[in-house]
Amino acid sequence: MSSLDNSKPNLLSGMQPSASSLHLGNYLGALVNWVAMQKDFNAFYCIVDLHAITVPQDPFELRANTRRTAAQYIAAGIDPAHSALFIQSQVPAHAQLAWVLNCITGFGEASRMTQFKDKSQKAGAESASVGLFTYPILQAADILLYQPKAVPVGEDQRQHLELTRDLAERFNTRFGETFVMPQAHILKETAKIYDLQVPTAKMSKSAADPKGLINIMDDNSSITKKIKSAVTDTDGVIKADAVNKPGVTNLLGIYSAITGESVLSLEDRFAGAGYGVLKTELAEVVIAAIGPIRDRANELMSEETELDRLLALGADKANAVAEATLAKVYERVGFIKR
Ligand code: ATP
Ligand code: LTN
Repeated sequence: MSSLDNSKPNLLSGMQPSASSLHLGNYLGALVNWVAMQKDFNAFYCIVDLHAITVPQDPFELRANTRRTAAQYIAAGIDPAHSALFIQSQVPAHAQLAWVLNCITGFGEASRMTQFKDKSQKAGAESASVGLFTYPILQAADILLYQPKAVPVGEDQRQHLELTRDLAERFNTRFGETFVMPQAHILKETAKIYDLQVPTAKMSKSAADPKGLINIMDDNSSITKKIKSAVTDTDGVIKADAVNKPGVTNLLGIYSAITGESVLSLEDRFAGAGYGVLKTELAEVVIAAIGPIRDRANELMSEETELDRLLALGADKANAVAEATLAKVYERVGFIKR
């Protein structure tokens, strides 16, 4: 039961359900773009819960965060009737294809993945799981099952996309044309949002100080409080200058990303005003943009049966496509069909 429109190319992307809320960086850097791309692609958006257990997880939290992530995506405009929004563990072909790809990946090749090096160092190299080591190969399976032309990701995922292309090519050469070569779709102009307290670091779930990040699920008064206490500088001039004025530059960048008004025009409009004025107006702009998403996400979370139904619909669409690819792969590698 697939509602694929064959005149459009496929697209796949994924996100980990690793926090109870997405932040403004996830929203402006990824989600806005994913919503826009639904129009031109058959979009598959996967909540990668199998990836989320590569580091220790609390089962209760994982279940809650998976639903919360889905609710925020739908609330922001991912249309589950149009695109396939699904939970990775509900499509068994991901784990099945990952095994086959594990067997054509070199140990040295996998060892070169920088995300593993970073994350395993954090965990302490000896206690990092083998799952964390093979994380990029599962990601390659996520992608290749859907024969996507485009994979919209952040710059940090470029190396994983290259591995995916290498594995696709290797499989195709060894067993015959099976996979479409996926292209990373990395938007240069994708808003890079910085931490409000440390405006030289990217806004991140793993920030040391929660005051530095604005979460989609934050209430209005904490959004206002966080923006008001954002770090700026002492010269009092509202002007973008990433080197000397990273705090003010970030506030202007957020404003511009949300409203579409250019930074230049903002500089003009706020000329002579104090940082307090900019912050007050920015808080209003942010609340107007994400407040309704938060409220809708909360509603969706209170309708758990309906949310699970929408995700099951997505899993049906995804399964139909993924199973067809997996069947081809199984046949090519020499497995007997029962
Ligand atoms: P962490 O905060 O733990 O580093 P993350 O917030 O980067 O994780 P991911 O799940 O790795 O979250 O990323 C989800 C998407 O959000 C990716 O496409 C990523 O490029 C984008 N993204 C994350 N942070 C930012 C940011 N500060 N600015 C712009 N885009 C971002
Ligand atoms: N590793 C990615 C999440 C991810 C993904 C994918 C992205 C898992 N599978 C498939 C694109 C396509 C991340 O950390 N953002």
